[in-house]
Amino acid sequence: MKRLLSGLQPSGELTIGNYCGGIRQFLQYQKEYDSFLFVPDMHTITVPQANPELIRERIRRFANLYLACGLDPQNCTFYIQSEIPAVNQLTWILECHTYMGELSRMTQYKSKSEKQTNVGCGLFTYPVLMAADIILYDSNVVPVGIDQKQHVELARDIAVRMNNRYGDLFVVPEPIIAKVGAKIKDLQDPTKKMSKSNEDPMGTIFLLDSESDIKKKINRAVTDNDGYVAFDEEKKPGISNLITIYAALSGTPMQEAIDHFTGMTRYGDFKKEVLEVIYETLRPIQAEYQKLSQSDYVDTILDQGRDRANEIASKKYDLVRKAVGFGR
Ligand code: AQP
Repeated sequence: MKRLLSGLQPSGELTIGNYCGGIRQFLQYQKEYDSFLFVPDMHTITVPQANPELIRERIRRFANLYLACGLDPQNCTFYIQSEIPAVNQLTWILECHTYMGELSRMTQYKSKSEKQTNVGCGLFTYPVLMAADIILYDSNVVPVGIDQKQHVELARDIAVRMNNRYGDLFVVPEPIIAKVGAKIKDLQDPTKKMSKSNEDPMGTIFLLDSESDIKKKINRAVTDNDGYVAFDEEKKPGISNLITIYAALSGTPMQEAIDHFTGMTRYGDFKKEVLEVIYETLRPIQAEYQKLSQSDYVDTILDQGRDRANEIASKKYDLVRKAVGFGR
């Protein structure tokens, strides 16, 4: 069975953007692949984090949310990145085979480093850690939103380079990008991506937001003064984003969603339909999350996942270590 792998870093609370670009694809593919879904806690400290305790809480919350969204331990191996020592060990070897120029071209590095004064080296080398996350397990496919496509392409390049130099060590992974919802935009500034760590919470809908907060956020979502609904990402980014959210969450084909809304003149009615689809998506997730978070079930799942992931990862690392000439 081919392997699928992805993770969502606990750098903030999970958003409907993360759901549309990441989790939703996992739900779609989990039965087709041997699926690995991890919490990349080590990625979180690439930007300053004020509170280590909050990271720990989020790790647990994310793992519970993966389960609450419907990802099934029968199909998926769940684990926490920092519990797999081989990923660090492999990262060092891969860093020595990655070029400064390649990392300098990463757009996420450029945009995140602009927001900081003292940029940590980890933010620069983080795509190599992500490459190690992926190729350590011989992952065939990596479902991601558009923003992460460049990092998966780098992982491919590194895998190919290592294979050319040392023989067939790694499977070369492919990104899978959702047809709809691969880049959900911020509700307050629909020219930029909705992100966990965006400063203005009004622009972001979190999976655990209350219905009253979601209502406020959708009602205040930026649209335009044209007075009609139409899909045009350049001229009407706010409206187009809301149509995309509706299509992605309801599973309606994009063209059908566009046809459904085009020509509506009352933005309030349009937003009400979008709101309803968000509620319908999040209600069962939140209910399941409440149950799971009151039990220790997630620990059992994470322990099992850690053991399986470590077994595969340490074998692969051993092969790579020998191939590059380490040890006696
Ligand atoms: N707005 C989005 N629309 C669609 N997909 C998205 N993803 C993120 N934002 C959107 C996808 O969710 C997964 C999570 O990736 P990550 O946690 O490694 O980090 P990220 O891409 O940097 O996500 P965020 O939410 O923007 O986090 P911060 O604010 O910490 O940087 C990936 O598949 C991503 O593509």
